[in-house]
Amino acid sequence: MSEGFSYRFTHAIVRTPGASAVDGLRATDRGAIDVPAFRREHAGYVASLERAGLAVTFLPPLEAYPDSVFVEDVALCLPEGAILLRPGTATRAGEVGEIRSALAERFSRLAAVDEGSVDGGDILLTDAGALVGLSGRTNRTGFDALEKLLRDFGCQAKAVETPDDVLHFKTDCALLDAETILATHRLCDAKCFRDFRVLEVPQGEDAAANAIRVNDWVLIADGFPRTAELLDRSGYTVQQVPVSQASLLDGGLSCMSLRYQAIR
Ligand code: CIR
Repeated sequence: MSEGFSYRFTHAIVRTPGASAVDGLRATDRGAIDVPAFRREHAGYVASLERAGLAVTFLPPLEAYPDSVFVEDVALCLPEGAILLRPGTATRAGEVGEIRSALAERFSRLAAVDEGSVDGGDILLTDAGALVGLSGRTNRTGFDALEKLLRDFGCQAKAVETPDDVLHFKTDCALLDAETILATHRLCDAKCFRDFRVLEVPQGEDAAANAIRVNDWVLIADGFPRTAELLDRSGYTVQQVPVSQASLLDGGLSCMSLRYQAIR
């Protein structure tokens, strides 16, 4: 894998939120989804990706799948190819077939996890390999299947633990560069980060951990001024992006796009 492949991208795929997003999964009901507001925020999110240099493809809304805006959970894109995943919740399983053709058009190698379950939200890609959080959505069988596929792509995978009450591993952490991870307090002592420098999200701003590094920018959810300041002080260029509606559905910045480097 080339240096920086885990945070240097040329393209992204997103899916516009459908009206059925009001029925999306959520651990706690913190209010109804406002679909027009979700679409506005989604457009703002795409503008931030474009500002970071990405060419963005929109897939149409899928009303049969209320959570399908969270495209990250159904596939993993690497420079050499893509891997279709197996979401760990029944209502999302059909989303995989809906993204297959978009990936087949863009990647000459397409593989698929065919056992167990793996959500993309549990996969933290770094230049040194993939850290895969075992969680309520990603199990050991799914990890083993993914690990074999990743090995064929020249990428090592390591299974790590996701804290019990956390949906996905990346709900609580993000890659900032080849050597640095942003993580919540509950995750920042995790042994899996031993080879990284870890920046801890300031107390009370845990939701800011679901950030994304995209080329020269770090995108974080808006409303987390101390995290923005920490990143700024640490030398990163920050864009703050409103994601109030996605967060009502336990989603954030990483989940709403598949980012990749096109090599053909
Ligand atoms: C779900 O529960 O699957 C969605 N409501 C949220 C998925 C968020 N995805 C992510 O963190 N990668």
